[in-house]
Amino acid sequence: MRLRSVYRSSGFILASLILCCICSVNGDYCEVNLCDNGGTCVTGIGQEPFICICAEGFAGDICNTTESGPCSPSPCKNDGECEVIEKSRRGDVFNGYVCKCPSGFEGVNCQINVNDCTNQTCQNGGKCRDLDGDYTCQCPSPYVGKNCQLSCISLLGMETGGIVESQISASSVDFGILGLQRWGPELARLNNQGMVNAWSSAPHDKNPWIEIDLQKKMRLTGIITQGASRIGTAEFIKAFKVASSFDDKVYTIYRNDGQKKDRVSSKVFVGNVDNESTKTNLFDPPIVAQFIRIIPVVCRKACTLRMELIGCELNVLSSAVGCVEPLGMKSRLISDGQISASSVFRTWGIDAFTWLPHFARLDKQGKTNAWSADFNDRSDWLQVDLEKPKRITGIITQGAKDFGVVQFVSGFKIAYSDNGQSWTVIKEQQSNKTDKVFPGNIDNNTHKKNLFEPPFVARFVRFLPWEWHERITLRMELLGCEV
Ligand SMILES: *[C@@H]1O[C@H](CO)[C@@H](O)[C@H](O)[C@H]1NC(C)=O
Ligand SMILES: *[C@@H]1O[C@H](CO)[C@@H](O)[C@H](O)[C@H]1NC(C)=O
Ligand SMILES: *[C@@H]1O[C@H](CO)[C@@H](O)[C@H](O)[C@H]1NC(C)=O
Ligand SMILES: *[C@@H]1O[C@H](CO)[C@@H](O)[C@H](O)[C@H]1NC(C)=O
Ligand SMILES: *[C@@H]1O[C@H](CO)[C@@H](O)[C@H](O)[C@H]1NC(C)=O
Ligand SMILES: [Ca+2]
Repeated sequence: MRLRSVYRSSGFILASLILCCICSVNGDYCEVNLCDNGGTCVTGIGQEPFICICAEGFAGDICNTTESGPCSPSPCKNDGECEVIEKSRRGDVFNGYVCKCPSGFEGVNCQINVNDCTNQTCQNGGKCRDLDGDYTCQCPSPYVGKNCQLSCISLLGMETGGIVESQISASSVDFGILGLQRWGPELARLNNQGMVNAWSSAPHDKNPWIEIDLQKKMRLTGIITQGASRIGTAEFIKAFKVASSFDDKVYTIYRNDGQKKDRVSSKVFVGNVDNESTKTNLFDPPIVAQFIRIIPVVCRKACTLRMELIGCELNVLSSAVGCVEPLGMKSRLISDGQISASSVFRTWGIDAFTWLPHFARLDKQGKTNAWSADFNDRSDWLQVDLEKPKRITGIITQGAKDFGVVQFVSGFKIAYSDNGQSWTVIKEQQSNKTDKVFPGNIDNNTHKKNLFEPPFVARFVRFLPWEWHERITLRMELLGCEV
């Protein structure tokens, strides 16, 4: 019985289980424990009347033999696969086993996490972070791209008029002393000339703001601000905050270090000092948004502004590098905490055999090496929070085996979201009404790749199982690139 030996190493956890209270839908415990040496007896799995989950160091149908051999227990670290080898193959340096290491690991026991940063691939001052078989560059603004090779420094059109009047709005407008001069938001253009050449908020407005609708998601790396003068007096914004939105409803204030946590104070940008000179502030990290709002905090005489936005289109990168990089399930750029699910299955209700959401990493090895859903119905989902919007162009999916039982998702839908609350399900391209069902896996191991056409930009992605074999079970990788 090959199956039985795989239960061995978690057996020590099982020894302490109180059997009666944790029976699950998949298996029941034997009335009389037929297993030796602290093994756990389970019924209702496959054809056998019962099977034994053996304690550490024991093997055999009823755990009555001591397990031994070079791969028992496995000396391979980091999901390396242990294989027993013949003596003749290794000559003098006979170990009796070889570890087949996953990419990014080396050494006899796969114990070495290769430093994927040694070749200094990050350009323009980007900081390299080592991952499992991959690396990531933390780029200083305005550089972007896998290796910080691109600079995102286009002027977005306040000065040139590329951003039109109807895209600019404000909390209020100052109509001047006689109500004849309209200091409207459409005038807030860098280097605008004339008697009335800037936006100015109404004197009574206690919470002024001016907002630009970029009409689609864009990346913003900076802002240039400028004051103006009215009847020989300089008016300008000395300090301001910035907020951004995807939908003109929910606004996120830009915080120090770009963090979104509430306890981090909102960033106050230093603005102008006179009526004419310009001040450039960088957003580091950049802001990805459709709506950008400038909120004056301290004004001289009046909150009067001319401005320009610095940034670039989101698709600059996708066309530059193909945009099909793994986004970090396998490499662990996506941390455990960023992966969640509707429900989680435990084989025989045993905690040690929990199929956690963050096990859903492509090519993960081990006894429980995937996410598996407990409800096992179409309400289940697996969610990845990428922490910032990314362009997502595809997905690779893979099934797994639960103690010999092959299980996989054979059809699925994909939903995405900017805020984790309102979701868009990918539709069939021909009709805007039908959800697209992507073809999934057909076995326990093969990679199945689907591309999203068109790709989408989002922070949250949800995998929605639609059809499956045995249980909903998934390992996966998202493909895409930075926006
Ligand atoms: C283990 O149990 C099996 C079945 O009862 C028996 O055939 C076998 O001889 C036992 N092995 C040892 C080492 O006791
Ligand atoms: C670094 O570059 C060398 C030579 O191009 C290559 O052999 C090696 O695998 C690279 N190392 C990493 C960690 O990518
Ligand atoms: C505005 O700026 C220009 C150029 O710096 C300067 O000559 C002028 O005196 C300023 N006007 C006011 C009202 O401050
Ligand atoms: C689907 O919606 C898009 C955008 O709203 C539109 O351009 C396209 O014509 C629609 N296609 C169909 C078949 O309705
Ligand atoms: C599961 O996948 C492995 C690797 O591709 C394959 O060797 C094995 O036969 C598969 N197992 C089953 C039960 O299909
Ligand atoms: Ca590494």
